[in-house]
Amino acid sequence: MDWRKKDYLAREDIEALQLKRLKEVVERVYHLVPFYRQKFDELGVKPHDIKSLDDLRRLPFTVKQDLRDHYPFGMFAVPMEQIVRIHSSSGTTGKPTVVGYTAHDMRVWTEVMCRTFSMAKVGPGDVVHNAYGYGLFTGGLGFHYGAEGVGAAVVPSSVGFTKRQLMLMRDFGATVLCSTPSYALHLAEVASEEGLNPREDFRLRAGFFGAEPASKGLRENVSKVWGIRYCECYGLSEIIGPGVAASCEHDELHIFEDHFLPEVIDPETGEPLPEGEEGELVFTTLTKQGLPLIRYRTRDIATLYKAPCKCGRTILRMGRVIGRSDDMLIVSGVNVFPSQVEHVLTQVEGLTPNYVIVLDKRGVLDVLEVWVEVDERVFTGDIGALENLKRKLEEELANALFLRARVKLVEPKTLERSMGKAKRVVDRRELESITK
Ligand code: DLL
Repeated sequence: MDWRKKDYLAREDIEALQLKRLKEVVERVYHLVPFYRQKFDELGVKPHDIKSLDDLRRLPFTVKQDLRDHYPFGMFAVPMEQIVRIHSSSGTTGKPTVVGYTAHDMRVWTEVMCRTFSMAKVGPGDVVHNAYGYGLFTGGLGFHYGAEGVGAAVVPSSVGFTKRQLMLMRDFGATVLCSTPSYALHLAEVASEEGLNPREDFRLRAGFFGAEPASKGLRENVSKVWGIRYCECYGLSEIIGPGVAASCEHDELHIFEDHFLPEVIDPETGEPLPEGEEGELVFTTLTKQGLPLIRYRTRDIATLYKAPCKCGRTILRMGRVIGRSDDMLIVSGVNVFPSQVEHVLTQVEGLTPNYVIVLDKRGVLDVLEVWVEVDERVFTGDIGALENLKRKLEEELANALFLRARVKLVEPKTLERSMGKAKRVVDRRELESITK
């Protein structure tokens, strides 16, 4: 089937294809992956019990720890001779999560990345500057194969050496940028320092951004500073890498659900939630052979929407990932997502989106501090103006978070820049309780 048509199938055809593929993958994991056979047996489910898409809820969940427990290749469903690529995602603690692809999986991955690039009609004649990290991280090679797949010229620049990247982008006439949103901002900032105008001195028309959450304000910022269309990409290594969902010309994130069957569940109870309700995203891979996963809990918090999109695509939409259930901060009992803080920052005039959230413990109380860089134009030495800005931001944060946050305004370009995923949170609370 031509991949260009797959985004536009009738709903009943998509669901029929999903059911056929779900039955196949369940059959495969039951017979090929001892972990799943044991899980299925414990729950008393056999592959032939899966008769409709609703039966999905009878199947067990898979979590990141299961992959760690079977490190490195224990959950692969094919012998190693069939694996042609291995990636891994770094864990904050312990061993990384390892993922393996067969030649067939590589074709699926390229296909979904081609569908991603087709959201902005990227093709022959385009020069794709790929500033995602090449290596074990899936960003670099994922975008690389997709760009080649649609016939564009790809510049595999990877991360770092920002000034050189800018030189290559100009000299090679890059029309499309692929990077994390925070790095796209950093590129623009360094371009300005070099006396360049990102909107005029470059030929960029679109960018494919993802791998980390970005608030609406930050997305608008990237789009404005470069004068380009912001295409969002969502994905995770365990499911394939980038290429699980991508945003269309109406800025709606579509899931390539003929390959990845999505659900949203209540993260506390595990119960599936109805369409339109916010919860934890869960995916079942429908076509992957190397590492098929059943009901993989992503920890990402988002919402699914079924209503047809103005772009004509019939595949499901998901709302932006508003955070992860496990990077959600609990500050004095209040749940805070870093994205909420970021949203407030981008709404206040005079600030840049470069910030860090610092958590400390004073006695028994949690203290949340937001360090944020002030815009060059505001940083004039007028103490009164800075005091007012600080007060205004503290007020806005209190309204949005239902929590008092202290603000520390810092000089422009003093916070550390990231080349890959931005590190936005420094939690010193545990450290203090350990050292006390
Ligand atoms: O970050 C894959 C990727 C690369 C996606 C490049 C998009 C672009 P991991 O390193 O396994 O894979 O991290 C996956 O990153 O569970 C989310 O928490 C987060 N994430 C990825 N894309 C987005 C996005 C890649 N568009 C984890 N918005 C996921 C918010 C995102 N969070």
